[in-house]
Amino acid sequence: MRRDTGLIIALDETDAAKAVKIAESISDSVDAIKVNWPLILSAGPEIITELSEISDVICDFKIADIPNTVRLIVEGAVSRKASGVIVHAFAGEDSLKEAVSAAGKADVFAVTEMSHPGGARFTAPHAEEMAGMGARCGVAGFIAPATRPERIKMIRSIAGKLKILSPGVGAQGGSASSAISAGADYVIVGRTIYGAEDPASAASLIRDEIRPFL
Ligand code: BMP
Repeated sequence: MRRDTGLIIALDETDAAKAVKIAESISDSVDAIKVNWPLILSAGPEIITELSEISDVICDFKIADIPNTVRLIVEGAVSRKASGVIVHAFAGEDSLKEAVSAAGKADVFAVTEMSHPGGARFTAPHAEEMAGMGARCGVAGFIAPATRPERIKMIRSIAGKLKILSPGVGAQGGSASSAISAGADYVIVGRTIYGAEDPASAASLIRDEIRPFL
């Protein structure tokens, strides 16, 4: 995945035609498109392949399952041309290793600590341990919260050169430039871009905000 802008769109728009239009209009400002269940459930999994013609696609399926099921889901994403998949680190070492093996050349990103208030209770206390385990399992990087930049710093100290992707900017209260300054390689931004009247301008505003910190 390239790192020209440090910005990844969370394309949770459920109108498939609108989602594709938004993806096309912001393609210069983003390094990748993250798709999650809202779009997959409304548009069908073929949308992964369609969007992959515009940009790298990361399938945010937050996979948390036994290794065999993990493999089946990761293979389903990668065969549709996903460049990356997101898994929950708490599913454990065997599941993470299976995800990395099933992904082949695609990237596996593991969630260490979730960005919403509820994420502080169960994920945060184990985030360091999960980051260490993820690194040992060969993941490409981690998801860490823009809502708590000090936690990005902590994950960076464990992640070394692995990537950090950080959601929680804008609608959840986090700042894009603070997340990048704290050590994130990319910010993941959804509603602030796809919900804007002019998504292309909203994306280029964030791109300009983080450029000095990349
Ligand atoms: P928004 O910018 O609209 O808040 O969207 C954030 C996106 O990142 C959503 O797709 C959400 O599922 C995802 N996400 C998150 O917000 N926090 C996490 O800890 C992990 C995520 O994947």
